[in-house]
Amino acid sequence: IEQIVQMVKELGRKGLVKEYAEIRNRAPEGTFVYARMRNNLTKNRYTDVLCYDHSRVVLSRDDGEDYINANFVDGYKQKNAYISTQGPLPKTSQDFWRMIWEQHCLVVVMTTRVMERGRVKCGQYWEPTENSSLEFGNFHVRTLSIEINEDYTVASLELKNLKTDEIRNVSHWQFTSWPDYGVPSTAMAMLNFLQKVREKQANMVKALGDTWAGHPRGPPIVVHCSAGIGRTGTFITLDICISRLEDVGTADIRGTVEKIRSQRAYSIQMPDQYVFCHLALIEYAVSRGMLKSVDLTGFDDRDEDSD
Ligand code: PTR
Ligand code: PTR
Repeated sequence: IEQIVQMVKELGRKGLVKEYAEIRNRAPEGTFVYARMRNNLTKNRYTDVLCYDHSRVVLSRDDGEDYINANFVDGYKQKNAYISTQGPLPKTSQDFWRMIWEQHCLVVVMTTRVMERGRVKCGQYWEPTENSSLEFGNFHVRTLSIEINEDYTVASLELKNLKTDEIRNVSHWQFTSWPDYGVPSTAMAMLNFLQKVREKQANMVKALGDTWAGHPRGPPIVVHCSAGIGRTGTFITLDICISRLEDVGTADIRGTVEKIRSQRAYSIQMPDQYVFCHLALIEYAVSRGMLKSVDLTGFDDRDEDSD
């Protein structure tokens, strides 16, 4: 982690932005055949945010078509730790719940609001009020309780498969203070949220007892924003980097972003989000006493000088 601090000091904001541009300029390492099929085109929220074939989540053919704009992404020493996906559309909410059912997911992380600046960013695929419910195809989604915090809202949902009458619990975690076109103003709220999400996943897995024996970290955590690349990629990058930091005391932000991008194309969308990952990781290390306070004077200025 000291190396990261050193690098951040040397590169400054401008150097990191340049590094991000290099990552971004690399050509995609996969095909988008399914995302481009005629029947699937309207299932993509953004025509320019498609999903790779090789890592896509394939829905069962038993209940409809198999395409959803969602990719498996590996975590720290954990294959398929996450599913990165777009904010469901009215047309794809049913597929979204089908994916959660088929993959046995327990926790959903949402890092956008449904409306931002007067524009719809994500469908209302769950009820934001207690004791109400919605139906999507074979699924009934009931909101049991809601807990509103300053930076995030947690909803306990009950997902019922109407074909089998089986019921499962899903925990919905919405981070509400991530401004669109940007990054959170301080990392602490985000880091705190991330910690709580992990604890929830761990507790839910434990509560299911033997179901996840042999896979103690459980099913993938579903992470989405609007397009499922910018804020979603930032969240996953931080989660992976923090896991590694806690395990062996080191971090590789660039490598992590490149790896994520090889599974979910375009992950991390803005230069600021790449910079944020560095600053947040340092803030985390300081808060955990892994580093003494770090002086980043000149981090922002350097950019004007070094041209
Ligand atoms: N996609 C735009 C671009 O870089 O060309 C910018 C952009 C960035 C648009 C973020 C939207 C973004 O996120 P949000 O869904 O919060 O508006
Ligand atoms: N075509 C959209 C744009 O560039 O504005 C695609 C897009 C939208 C990309 C939102 C990223 C976005 O941000 P996020 O992944 O954080 O929702």
